[in-house]
Amino acid sequence: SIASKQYRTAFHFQPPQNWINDPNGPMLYNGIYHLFYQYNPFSAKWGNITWGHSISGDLINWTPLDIALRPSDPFDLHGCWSGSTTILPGNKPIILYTGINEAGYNVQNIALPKNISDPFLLEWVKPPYNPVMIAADGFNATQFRDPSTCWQGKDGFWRTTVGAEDFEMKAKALLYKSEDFMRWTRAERPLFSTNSSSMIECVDFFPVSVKGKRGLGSSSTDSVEAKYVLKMGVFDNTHDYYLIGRYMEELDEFIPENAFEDDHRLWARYDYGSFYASKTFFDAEKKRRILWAWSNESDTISDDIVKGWAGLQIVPRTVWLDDNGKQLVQWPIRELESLRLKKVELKHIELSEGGVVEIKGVKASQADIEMEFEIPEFRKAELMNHEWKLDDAQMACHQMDASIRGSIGPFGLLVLASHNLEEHTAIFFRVFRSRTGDYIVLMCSDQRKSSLWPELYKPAFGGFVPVDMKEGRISLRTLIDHSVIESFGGGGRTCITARVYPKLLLAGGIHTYVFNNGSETVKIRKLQAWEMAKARIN
Ligand code: DQQ
Repeated sequence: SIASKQYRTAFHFQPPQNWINDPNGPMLYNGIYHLFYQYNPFSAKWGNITWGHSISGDLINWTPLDIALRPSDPFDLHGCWSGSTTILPGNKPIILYTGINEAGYNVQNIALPKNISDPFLLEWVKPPYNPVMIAADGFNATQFRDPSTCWQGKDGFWRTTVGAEDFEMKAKALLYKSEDFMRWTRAERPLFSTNSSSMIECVDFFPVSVKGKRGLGSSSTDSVEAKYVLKMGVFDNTHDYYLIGRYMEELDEFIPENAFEDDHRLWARYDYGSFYASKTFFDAEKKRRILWAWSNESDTISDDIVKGWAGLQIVPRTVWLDDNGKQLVQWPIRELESLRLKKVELKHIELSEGGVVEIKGVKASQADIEMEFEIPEFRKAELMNHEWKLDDAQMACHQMDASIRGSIGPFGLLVLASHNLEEHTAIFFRVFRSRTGDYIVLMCSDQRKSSLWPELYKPAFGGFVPVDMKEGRISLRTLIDHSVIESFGGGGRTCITARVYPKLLLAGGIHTYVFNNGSETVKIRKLQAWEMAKARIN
């Protein structure tokens, strides 16, 4: 049945059972990585929200600890919702989280380690001066949450941003300041306002270096030229969007770079699939910024109850600013490669129209595949006959599935596929040419044939991949882990996470294929596929 253990993951973070959602307060503290997460200790559906807690030495293998925060006081009686950690001078970690108070309102609270010399930071105490922020006049007290990691300005004041909704149902990333981390005052002007969503959740705000992949801490970036990323979870459609811009610290203002219309449909997304409530942290040891995110189930709540679990975290990704300065690039953390077992390689294989090659010899439900395609005749790309907006990729993927022949593509992978393709998830590219001579690469992850189980959410996801077609090459990396598939197009410029429950997986006999359904030949320059070991997770 759908309750089969075979849908549990091998290298994606999950608690042993029950419901999880947002990653909370990820940090590296004294050489140990901490991950907290929204957790229902009693059931596989959302509710009774606490902060689950696990620790790791490598971000891949995890040890579960006791629940770190649970409802206990008037200021969090109805739930300990999302929040962040900040490491204060003197190496003191502190949690800032949203409590649902006795009246059902959102308030912001603080929690401190009970014993700072406990290497695992097992117990947290909530000081009696909580809450430290309540919704201001003019704001909806039930839509005010998810304080970000704090940063310190040159004036010594700490700052955090909190998502809020005003009485006109417009979202704001509010800015709060404090000198002592106890008394917080709201800056009159928000860090950012938008008409494009009612509420914004899990706002993340951080600097990225203009050159190279090196990550930056949240406070002061004077020594490096930096831009800033403002990430917002758009409540109206539960997608995470981000803007890149400049942060004027003296004015406490974030100015998005491209003069965007105030329309989230034109904003970039970390991931065009099942991915929400993401949060980054700075790994000061390895000098990188790491992204976590929740990947929701795509089955029904009643299935989840039968399964006894719901939700998982993506494999953490390193995030940096693309050379073009206009978007982020994401790549699974290096440590994931420690799980790579036996490898299968393909080289210089031509795939003409209708060509299919099986990748044999690695466990098809637990694999990491990296490949590079060469497209000798990319100039023969189909002419795009309409103007696509960033947001139209999903619709384009819906219209053109992997069997609809084009010129350059569709080509890519069929994963978690039964041998007659009755079930499969297709991850593929299709290249178009605009009237002005630009190339547009569409990347799709199509789940519509992923399972024979009824009542699943089986969309086709899509994003455009900003690659320079003049080299005639495009890369794809796909992580397959039982019920989750993460794909990285164009070296991590476009990412799509999918949740699938192939019914025939339970009977065995699952395959992986590379295919081309375009009229022009594409070449597999190189393909490496690894079977993955099972990580020790909780
Ligand atoms: N999940 C939390 C909220 C947050 C939402 C509650 C986003 O704090 O806004 O579980 O998924």
